[in-house]
Amino acid sequence: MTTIAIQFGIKEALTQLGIREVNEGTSTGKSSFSSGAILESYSPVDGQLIAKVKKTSAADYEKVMQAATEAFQSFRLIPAPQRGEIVRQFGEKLRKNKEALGKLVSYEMGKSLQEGYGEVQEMIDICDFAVGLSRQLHGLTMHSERPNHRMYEQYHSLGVVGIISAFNFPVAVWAWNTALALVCGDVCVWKPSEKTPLCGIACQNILAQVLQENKLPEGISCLINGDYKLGELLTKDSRIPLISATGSTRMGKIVAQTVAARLGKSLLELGGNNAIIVTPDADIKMTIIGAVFGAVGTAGQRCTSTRRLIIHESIYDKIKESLVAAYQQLRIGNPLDEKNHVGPLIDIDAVEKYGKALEKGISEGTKILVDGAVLSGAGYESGCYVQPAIVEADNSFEIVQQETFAPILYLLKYSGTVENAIAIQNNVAQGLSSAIMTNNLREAELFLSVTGSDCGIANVNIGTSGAEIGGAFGGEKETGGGRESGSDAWKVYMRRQTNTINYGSSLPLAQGIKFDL
Ligand code: UN1
Repeated sequence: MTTIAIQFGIKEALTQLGIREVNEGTSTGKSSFSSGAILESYSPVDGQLIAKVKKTSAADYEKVMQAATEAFQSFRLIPAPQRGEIVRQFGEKLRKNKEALGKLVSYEMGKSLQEGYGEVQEMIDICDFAVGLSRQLHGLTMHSERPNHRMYEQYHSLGVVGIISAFNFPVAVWAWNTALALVCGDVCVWKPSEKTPLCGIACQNILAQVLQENKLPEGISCLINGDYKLGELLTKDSRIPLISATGSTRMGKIVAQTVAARLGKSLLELGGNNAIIVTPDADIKMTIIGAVFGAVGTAGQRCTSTRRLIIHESIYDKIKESLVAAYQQLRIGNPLDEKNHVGPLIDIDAVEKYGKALEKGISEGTKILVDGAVLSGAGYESGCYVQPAIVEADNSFEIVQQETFAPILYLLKYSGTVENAIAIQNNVAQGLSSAIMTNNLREAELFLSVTGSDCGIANVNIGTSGAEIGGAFGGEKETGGGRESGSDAWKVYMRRQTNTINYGSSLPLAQGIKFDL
């Protein structure tokens, strides 16, 4: 343990969460096992090895799938509100473990402690949401065109849900899926990111405890750990009717094709290239807070991170100066220390991608306002800490069109009316989150209208990141089209059945067709 880990109580957090020096990476709720090779988890905070995880082998995977499919047979028979009670208990356990889990998220992934706690809070919130939902899995009734007939629809449990999650939200995204899937009567098999396997083990330990206390069948919640090959097993497996995958557009395209080839369902939450439009009627102070948090929060590694600011020419210089001044105030360092605003990137590979993106920008003609740099010296030994950068650019630059998972903010200028800004905002391949800063009602409503933002999330006077769990979360175009978390996102975790019942004594056919024998 390094001084940082000791000072911030990481050892205690790991003990509380049941993390050992070497952990079994495969779990079917009650049993944990693994015969595979070792995966090591290093902290980007101080570069230290936190713990090891044994990977899931193909044979282990088979055991998991057997346990999961078997558990589904009985779990789906438990009434939905009783399944909600399980999720309620899970939410309670999360409340008790919020501090420990938030610390682990911060230490293993590198986001600020506040954001680590915030992520666990999202888990708690989705549990609360799912508990209520467990009594509201409503279908509709329709009027039949035939006499003495009744028509309605109902939702049944779907089966095994495969969850593939990314490093940047190592616990919340799994919980969004799992809390909903469980009240829907599904069972889950989760493959967390290879970069944050310990967060996966910790979450599984918490939920497995609840399942055991309620004497529920093994296999309701399963964990597997490994690389993309394990993901392939999941996506190709026709025993899994739904794959929910979060990650890059490149990964999502492979998942979508593989799942579609067997006519399975996929729920995809992929890359974003999120912009904030700043109009002449914007509140400058609010704009700066929203833009800076959006761009540097989670060190620019949220799929909702603000990557582009589209600023009206009349206020461009003012915004530019205020942003540069705000960036001078940023404290970059150990994310467990609440004095710091920005923690490290996830690993050296991400640092390289950040450097290459800045270089590519320069070769395309960007103008650096706040220069990027890899920080070194005391406190930066892991090599993962970088200076958030601000760059003037043009939306047509290739680098601006790409999602770089790093704190690089592109400033783009627009002139004329807000329609011009909306055109720039929509002119990228991705469609996750978007925002407008304005006190002008016409501009705000236009941005939200059918000719406005083409994204899954469109906000007024708040930034692009930090969505609440109550809304459906996801985006259009290369973001993949999936919706997770709130609103009616639960419907994808169930199969819909339309039922027509004839309580009369004759058999009239629909569409007035006559067929007498
Ligand atoms: C993600 O980055 O994959 O809206 C999820 C947000 C968070 C979730 C981000 N509530 O920024």
